[in-house]
Amino acid sequence: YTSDAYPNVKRNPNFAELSADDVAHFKELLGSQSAVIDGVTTDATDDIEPFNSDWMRKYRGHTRLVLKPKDAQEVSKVLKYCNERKLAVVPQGGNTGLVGGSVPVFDEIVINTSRMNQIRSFDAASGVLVADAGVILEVADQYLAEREHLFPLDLGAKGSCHIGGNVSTNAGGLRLLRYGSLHGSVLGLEAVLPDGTVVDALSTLRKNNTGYDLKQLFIGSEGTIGLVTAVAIQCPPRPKAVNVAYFGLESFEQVQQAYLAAKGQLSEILSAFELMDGRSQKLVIESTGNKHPLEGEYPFYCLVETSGSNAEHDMEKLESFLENVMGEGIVADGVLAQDETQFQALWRWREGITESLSHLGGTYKYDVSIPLADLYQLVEDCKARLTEKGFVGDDDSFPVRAVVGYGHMGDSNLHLNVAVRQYNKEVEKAIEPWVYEWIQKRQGSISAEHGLGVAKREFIGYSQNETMVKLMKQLKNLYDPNGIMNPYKYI
Ligand code: FAD
Ligand code: 2HG
Ligand code: ZN
Repeated sequence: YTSDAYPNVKRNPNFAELSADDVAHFKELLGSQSAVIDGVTTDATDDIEPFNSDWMRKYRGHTRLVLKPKDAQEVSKVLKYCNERKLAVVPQGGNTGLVGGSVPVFDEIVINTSRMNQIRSFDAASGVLVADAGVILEVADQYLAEREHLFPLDLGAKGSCHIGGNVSTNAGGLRLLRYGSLHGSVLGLEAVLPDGTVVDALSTLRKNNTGYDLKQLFIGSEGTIGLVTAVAIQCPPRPKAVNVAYFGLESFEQVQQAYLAAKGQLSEILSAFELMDGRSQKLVIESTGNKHPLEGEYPFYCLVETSGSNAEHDMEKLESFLENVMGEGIVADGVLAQDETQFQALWRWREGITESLSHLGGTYKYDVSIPLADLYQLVEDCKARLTEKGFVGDDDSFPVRAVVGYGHMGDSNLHLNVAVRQYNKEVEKAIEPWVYEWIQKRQGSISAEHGLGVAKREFIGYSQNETMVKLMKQLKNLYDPNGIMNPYKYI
């Protein structure tokens, strides 16, 4: 059978169907409180629906079993059994992924990491944290805050996403500009392969050139070759002084000038440079009712954050940066946070966009890397195309409610979001594959940080050549010969 959400995808008949005996086996293995069951045996437990549908409510699977192992040994037993029985599985962390990768397509068993939630160790001298995959990002960061350190990744979903999920998607987030990618900060990890092998690559060393760096394969592979059970990560000292400025600009040309000025003038204390267009900020006003921090309206807004060790010195630098860019007519108006409350409030104008969009209905999301000069042109071109096709207009009869652009300017990473009243195949066909062709022409990436999951499974060829895709398939077959790990997704 095919799944309603994925009309072109057929269930792989080589996979077994879950039986009452399988469920009894798993309950015996993990204890009954570690399983959410629906419809396989008579003892339906908790609500299984949240594990079947994704954050955007766009993708929905039909699992009847969710397992919550508590450590790598339990994961190993579960996967070994699934591999022998050819039962397909989906690793799942906080289920905040935005490409439909964390939910089943058909009846795959969900292996959820929420019970693997212990911090194993922290060494203040090296700054290395070792923690289970199911630790929530914000919990890890709080733990580090108490020890004057910082998790080198921050993103809007921090209250729900798991660090194992972050590593598996190679999440980028709001401060990649400063702290780099997880490919650099993850020093080691522990993972379980489908045949039950526990890969102990939990090195805490900063330097380790002893052959292939195999842990890198798990970073960003979206649960397709194994399940990550623990992570060792390099954490920087928590900056003593953090400041933020929020400003309005009249053109994208000026946004680029402001970015160059911020890099030049704020240099080592610059920790984020984020872009929001006017439409995205209007959506935040509409959904939160909050008063906008600037009086006038601008087509573009930027948020600049500095992190350093001397509040006075940093504030002085940030003030003089703002004076300069305003004096030169690059920035039209701006504010600086004066206290922690204002700091949080200004960040919410950026972090709250995804949430605000989610109230409008459905959202088509394109998370792209393109050279900086062209970054915003994609939003303009997309809007023009959808308008020309008659999808954008002022009243409720038009399917598109908003075309917005925002993102991590400092990483050349744009989020183009097209909000629709409800998911609409005609609108989707007008955007795809046009958007991917647009990106390919500029040698960009069709997924800068969210991954491919099921949403972009057809489109990998726009960013990877045939040789690369072939090598990926060979690796997949080596690690997962029965193909039970997160099937129907990008590989
Ligand atoms: P899930 O959604 O549960 O899973 C994501 C993928 O990883 C799936 O393919 C799943 O199978 C796999 N997976 C999960 N855990 C494991 C594991 N232990 N082992 C192997 N595979 C696993 N992303 C960014 O990059 N930058 C952002 O700024 C950002 N902001 C966001 C803001 C909001 C409001 C939301 C809702 C999402 C945002 N995201 C962002 C996307 C998402 O939060 C991240 O991709 C996050 O890293 C996913 O973590 P998770 O635990 O929720 O993983
Ligand atoms: C962000 O940067 C996230 O806010 C989410 O990556 C982007 O919702 C999106 O498209
Ligand atoms: Zn992002």
